[in-house]
Amino acid sequence: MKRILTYGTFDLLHIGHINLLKRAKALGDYLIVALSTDDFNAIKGKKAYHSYEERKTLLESVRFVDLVIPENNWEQKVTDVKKYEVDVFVMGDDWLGKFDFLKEHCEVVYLPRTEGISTTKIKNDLGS
Ligand code: C2G
Repeated sequence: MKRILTYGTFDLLHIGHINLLKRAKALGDYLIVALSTDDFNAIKGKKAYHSYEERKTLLESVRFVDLVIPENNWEQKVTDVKKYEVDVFVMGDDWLGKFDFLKEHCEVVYLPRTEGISTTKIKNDLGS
């Protein structure tokens, strides 16, 4: 069983997120998503439209996702990789290189972002 792990806020779930999750799952058999809590989003300087519970329910409804766990801080990734026996850590390439320290514990894969879509763009286009 090849286990994949990725992190994010996944607010206003959109095609860019789904493309990431689909490609991440295709790298193995079991996809874990560490979802940024509302408190951690504040640390990241993000204010999500949907609460953690709503974002978690949405992700759990995506057929590529097998487990959603909380992301509470920047420091938990090595612990998570070990705890969940992760084989591959995946992030969009806006994070290229930022998590290479995980290479001593698992494979690290950065996937091309989906162009033309983002939570920020959605908010701006809707004029909020
Ligand atoms: N993503 C993508 N294409 C987009 C938008 C997002 O591939 N058009 C990817 C991002 O690269 C990321 C994932 O979707 O891998 C989730 O995006 P965000 O919710 O914006 O994640 P972020 O806030 O960058 O959180 O510890 C890591 C952080 O929690 C990452």
